[in-house]
Amino acid sequence: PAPRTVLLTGAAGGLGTLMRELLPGHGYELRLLDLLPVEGEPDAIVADLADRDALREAVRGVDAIIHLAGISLEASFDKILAANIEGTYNLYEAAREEGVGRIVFASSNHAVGYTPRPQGDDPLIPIDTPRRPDTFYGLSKCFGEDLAQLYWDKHGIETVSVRIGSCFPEPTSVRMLSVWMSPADGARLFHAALTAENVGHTVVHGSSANTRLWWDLTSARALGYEPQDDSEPYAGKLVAEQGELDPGNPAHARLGGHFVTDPPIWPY
Ligand code: NAI
Ligand code: 15L
Repeated sequence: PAPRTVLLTGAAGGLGTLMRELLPGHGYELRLLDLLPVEGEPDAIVADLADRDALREAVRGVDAIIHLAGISLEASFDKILAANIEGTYNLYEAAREEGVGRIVFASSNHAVGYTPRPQGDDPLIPIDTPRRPDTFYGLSKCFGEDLAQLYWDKHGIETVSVRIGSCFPEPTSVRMLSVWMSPADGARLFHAALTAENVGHTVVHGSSANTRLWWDLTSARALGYEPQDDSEPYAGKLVAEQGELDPGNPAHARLGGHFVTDPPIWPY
């Protein structure tokens, strides 16, 4: 049967807030978890991904998990290690112990951020492009994807790892015109990832059907995802304000954008 009760981790965050609004429309009952209280949701579980007992209780009885919680930008290695690496491990262990069979993992374009972005007639970036994390943050998403593969191969827990581009109400940069995932398409993709059969561990790109798309959506569409949106209506205004991307600018040359060129965050 299709999953109905879903634990949404990271429910207080930007994407979590959008998905709290949209996923019930696809028929889900959400259980919410975050390190921070979730505004207007007194029943939300307030817990750190470091708290294994709390995670075990949180996943008990749900049909599936959408795992958004964690640090969503570059940070020191220690912080990434605790929240994204150990935290994701703790969540998968809780799922294994409680018999939850399906997880949707919020991976990121930054797992492959050093990949040159297509220019001119270049082909779209394929889903099996080699890992090229652009930050410790991106590296933690590579870990999450590999953890998902391990838990499928060893324990039979299925995951769809969604390499999300940029999921915000509107694109706010010229780069985002290429990687934008509208919130409505995000909900469609998560719904497909929760309901498609026999996914094992599947990695997909997460974006709308943008005119300026940089990557291939075939594996996402194979789950039944049919994107409805395109960032192009926002292009005129953004290009007028910011200009077209400059291939000579290193922050414009690769998928990860400024994550590639931002100074590293020290100390380790
Ligand atoms: P966000 O930073 O707004 O939300 C993350 C949430 O996780 C926050 O509410 C935070 O309190 C919670 N959190 C952080 N550490 C935690 C811990 N140790 N225990 C429990 N909760 C913790 O980020 P956003 O934009 O909502 O992203 C959600 C997920 O999607 C993240 O995993 C991010 O890496 C991923 N993602 C998001 C993209 C986007 O365009 N919004 C793009 C690519 C990936
Ligand atoms: C991400 O992984 C971040 O979580 C999000 O805040 C955006 O920066 C996004 O990537 C992006 O690349 O635009």
